[in-house]
Amino acid sequence: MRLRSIHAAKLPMVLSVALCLILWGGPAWAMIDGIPGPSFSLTAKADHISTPDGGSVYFWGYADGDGRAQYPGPTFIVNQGDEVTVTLTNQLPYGQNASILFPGHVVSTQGGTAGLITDEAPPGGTVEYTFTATHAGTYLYHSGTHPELQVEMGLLGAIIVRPTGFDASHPTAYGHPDSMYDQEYLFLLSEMDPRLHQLVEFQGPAALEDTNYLSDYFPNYWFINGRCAPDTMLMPGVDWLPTQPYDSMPMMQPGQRLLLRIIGAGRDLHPFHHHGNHSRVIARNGRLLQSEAGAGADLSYEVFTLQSVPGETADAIFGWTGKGMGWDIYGDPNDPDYAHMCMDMDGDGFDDNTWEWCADHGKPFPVALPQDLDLTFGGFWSGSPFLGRMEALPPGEGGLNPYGGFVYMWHSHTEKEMVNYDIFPGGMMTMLIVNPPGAPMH
Ligand SMILES: [Cu+2]
Repeated sequence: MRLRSIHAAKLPMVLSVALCLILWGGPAWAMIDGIPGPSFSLTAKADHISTPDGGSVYFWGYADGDGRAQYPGPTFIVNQGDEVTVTLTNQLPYGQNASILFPGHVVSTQGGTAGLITDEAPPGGTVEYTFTATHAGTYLYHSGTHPELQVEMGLLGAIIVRPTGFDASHPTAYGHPDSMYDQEYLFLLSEMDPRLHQLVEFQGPAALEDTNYLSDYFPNYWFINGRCAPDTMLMPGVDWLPTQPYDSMPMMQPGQRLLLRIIGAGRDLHPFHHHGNHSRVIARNGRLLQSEAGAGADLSYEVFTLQSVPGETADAIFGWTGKGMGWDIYGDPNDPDYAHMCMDMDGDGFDDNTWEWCADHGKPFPVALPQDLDLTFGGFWSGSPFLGRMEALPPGEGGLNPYGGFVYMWHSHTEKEMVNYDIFPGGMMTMLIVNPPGAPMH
């Protein structure tokens, strides 16, 4: 099924009586956090990140200017055709050189000293990298100095290149209509072996020479955008995670197209599983898998789990509508509180406003819900199985789903990666919330 963009959808012809959409209003587009280019100034330095089991891990990260190191480094947001300049200052400890690689780009360097893979900033020194962002897409940047150590330590980040002619009110990832989206989210996937970080913190990298830790790699923390679940679902920039500013809390509304920008930033494969629907992989490594119409084969493909490969990026479009549930997602029409119609004036089978699948209109919820006393609750339960509905909950229950959305776990399907140092649930996991039409995007 190919979804229309909400922008292309015919807009409200008939008021749907069921939902008080107008009251919610608010911006309908979530943008990826990052810093605009084309000039960036980074500093490589040491700091600590926090994990939800109460731990903290020593790491090396790229800081924006002279700010604190962050994990991942600042997300660069640039435009196709920009000449991007990145000045790197090295404040790493233990006499380490520092550098950056920009896979997918042709880079020239200035200053610094020659390293094995690229020019590097010596301790206390700087180096400058320049490249032209020739192609739109999703990219990774990371250390090119002892990457087996420095990437593990946290020296990595993301680059988003907006396509030529990018229009924020009708965004596309690649300029091509198949890359249109309503919401976009970054999923930078990585992992850490905390034993290695501890050794480096207290004894320096030389201590690793006496151990097998680089070859006996055994990660215990798994991250999306530098946070382990449930911290992935906190707001961005919370002040108690000063070195982990980026969240991962995808939200969308029925009928919208959600763009996943997935980056394999660590050294392991991660089967990233998105419950709720399949997605269509439209690009890999910043290259669209679809040619201009009629100009070549469409190599995009549908997946229910997106295999994220180390060092690679993938862009996928995820859609969700009310179709295929087999019951009326907006409620029981016999219940006067839930009375609503399914208004399909354009003949696509969906309600023109709510994306209810009209063939399922009026079909009852298929099971009898248990009584509250027979339930345990999750914070995302709104008290109702129906989209956009809130019902009474026992005191202290609920609260994470204020618009009565449908909530789907998105996670690594290597299920040991859904822990924080063996404590479940955690790690490489977050939740997608499909909110009812018109709900705010936060
Ligand atoms: Cu699952």
